[in-house]
Amino acid sequence: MKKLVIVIIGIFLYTSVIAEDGYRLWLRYNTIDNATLLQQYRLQITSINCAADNDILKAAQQELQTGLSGLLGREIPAQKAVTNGTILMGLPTHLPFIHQLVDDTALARLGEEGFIIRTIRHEGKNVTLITGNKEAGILYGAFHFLRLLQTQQPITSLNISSAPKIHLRLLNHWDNLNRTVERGYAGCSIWDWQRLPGYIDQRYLDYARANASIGINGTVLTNVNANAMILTAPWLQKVAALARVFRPYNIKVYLTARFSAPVEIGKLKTADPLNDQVQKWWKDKADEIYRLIPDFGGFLVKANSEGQPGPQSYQRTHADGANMLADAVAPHGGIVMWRAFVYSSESPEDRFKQAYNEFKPLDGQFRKNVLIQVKNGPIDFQPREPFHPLFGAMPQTPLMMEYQLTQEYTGFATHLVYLGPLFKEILNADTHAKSNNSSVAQIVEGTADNHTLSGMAGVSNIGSDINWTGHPFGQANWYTLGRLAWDNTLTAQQIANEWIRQTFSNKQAFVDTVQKLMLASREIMVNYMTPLGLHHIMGYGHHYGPAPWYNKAPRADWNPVYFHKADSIGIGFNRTATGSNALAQYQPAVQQQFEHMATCPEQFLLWFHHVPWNYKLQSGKTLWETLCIKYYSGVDSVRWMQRSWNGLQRFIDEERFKQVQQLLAIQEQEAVWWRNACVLYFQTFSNKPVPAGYEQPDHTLEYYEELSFPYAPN
Ligand code: BDP
Repeated sequence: MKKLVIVIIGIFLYTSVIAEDGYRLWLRYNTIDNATLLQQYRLQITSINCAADNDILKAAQQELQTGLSGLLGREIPAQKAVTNGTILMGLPTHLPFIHQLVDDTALARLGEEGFIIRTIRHEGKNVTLITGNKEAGILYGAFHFLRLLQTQQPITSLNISSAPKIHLRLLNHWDNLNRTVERGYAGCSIWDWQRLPGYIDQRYLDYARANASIGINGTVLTNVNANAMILTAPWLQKVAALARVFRPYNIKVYLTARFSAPVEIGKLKTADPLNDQVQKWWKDKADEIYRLIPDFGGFLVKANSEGQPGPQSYQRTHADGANMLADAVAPHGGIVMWRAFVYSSESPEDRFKQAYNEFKPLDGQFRKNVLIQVKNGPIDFQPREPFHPLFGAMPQTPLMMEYQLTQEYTGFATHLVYLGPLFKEILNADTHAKSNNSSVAQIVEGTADNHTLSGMAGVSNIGSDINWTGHPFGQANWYTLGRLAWDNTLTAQQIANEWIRQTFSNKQAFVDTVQKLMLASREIMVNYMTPLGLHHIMGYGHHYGPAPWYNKAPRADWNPVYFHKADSIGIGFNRTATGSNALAQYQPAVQQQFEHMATCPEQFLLWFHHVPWNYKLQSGKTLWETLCIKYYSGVDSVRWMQRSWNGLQRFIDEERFKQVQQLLAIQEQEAVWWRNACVLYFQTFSNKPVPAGYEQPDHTLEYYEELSFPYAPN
């Protein structure tokens, strides 16, 4: 009895000291709550043997020790001896017997970052081997092994071989040097520039651990709207300090390069990429950076876009600009990621078409160490976009995928929106650029066109909030980026499932409900914000909430009215041959899917067609009726999400339960706001009533139009 009381007090103390504030992300390592399984694991895992003769291996060993000790509720020692239950980690050079066990081609397939996890008999003992060609592989293997335990998988006879499908798996921070974050909704930048390089915040280490655990191997520290100061000597020291923290986790740092830096900080008169002095300035700058950071990754560049300087200011092309920077970093093994997010204020051309028009003709003109970084869709990270027409259109150039994790257009850090289905929808799309092997995934992996360089980036949703991402479920989007960049054949469901188990609970009823909610959440958000292919109808500047009426932006293609084109006849952007003909940028087979109003999938309808209000969709309902149904069902579904969440209280901690509950309540209010504002506004064109039986908007259109949010984050 006494013992029982002590145990109960112990459990109470344990659970009350570890505040579930979300800081630990998916690396919580709480003791396995399934007694039978815990018992089995404890027999199968007794010690770690790692030839930790370098920093990456030391990190792998350390992480495994921390993780296993937590999960198994007892210290798992690192030792030299091999006993039953040893986790044996090492390269084939450390453990030559691996060459007998695994043939050379299988090892070669792992590349530099892949790993093997195998249950084997070694020196007469049952051990689990974690190996790879390079230390990084072992690090990723260690995290994978921990994931198996965290998600309560069997580990009795493992035979896993895994290598990343994509080379560069990066976060892009839109962080400014004053610690504001452009489009950031989770506090300030985690980079405490003021106190760097002297002060190393524990967060940097935990950031690296979290990224390594999902295979992210690079981070662009600074905003694409770049500040040249980051390239000056004192700031590079700060960057070097971060690079030192990240290096043992196989993470490289990258910086954004402001194209006009030679003028702004180099005292040159020009930044013309063909000018000798400019070229020399960048070469010298690259040399300086690599002296401090020998494994510096390279540059990410936004040029001649939304007011950023670039080569076109000197009548040069994007290729001239990218190649100049590429030549500067090439001797050091660096790369340049040149963004395709360009559209000109002078051009009257449909904004959808502009990136393709500028970049396609440059295919074949870029240096070998240049990747073109393309947003998933042609406009700008909208709730739903068709895939960007550049995918499949530049076979001679590696194209990187750019997704947005920060929820600029998908409800900020307030709405529960799992972006896995959005990411997968794009990756699965077939560009038809070839008769086979031409899905967006295959283009991005480089397998379609035999590129050795490949990349996938996510615009970070990380900030100084205690739980990193503001919304506890924002963590899932960060997690998903890493997992998908490693293996894009994983489904959104598989990734959600493993994230839920690690982040919250393995209890089946909880996992099932939350998984359902997450998988539905993206479509629900589309329904209450931009159904049927509407896009870019949010508030001006800060992008908060709906403003389909807005038409006062300094350029046409920043105005919602430019995108929805509602009038007395109908709504939507005609991008067929009778309109802007953006469709012609796709292969014929893709054009066919979209070109006829009658056969265009409903979710893309208003992306490509101006559809009459009375037009009957495949369902037999008119466009107006369908629009209303979608907006109303979006709100109803948020209420369903609330109800589902409310039923889960008993499974998880109070802190996160309440946090999500409150955020869902705001999400419901904002969904109603989107619905009412949009339906009332579009009604002024359709002249049709909201179908009978629906709750009627409780405010007037004028009320919504007059709302203003001067301090909304942007
Ligand atoms: C838009 C953002 C803007 C970014 C831009 C970009 O509103 O803040 O600078 O994208 O990607 O979505 O360059």
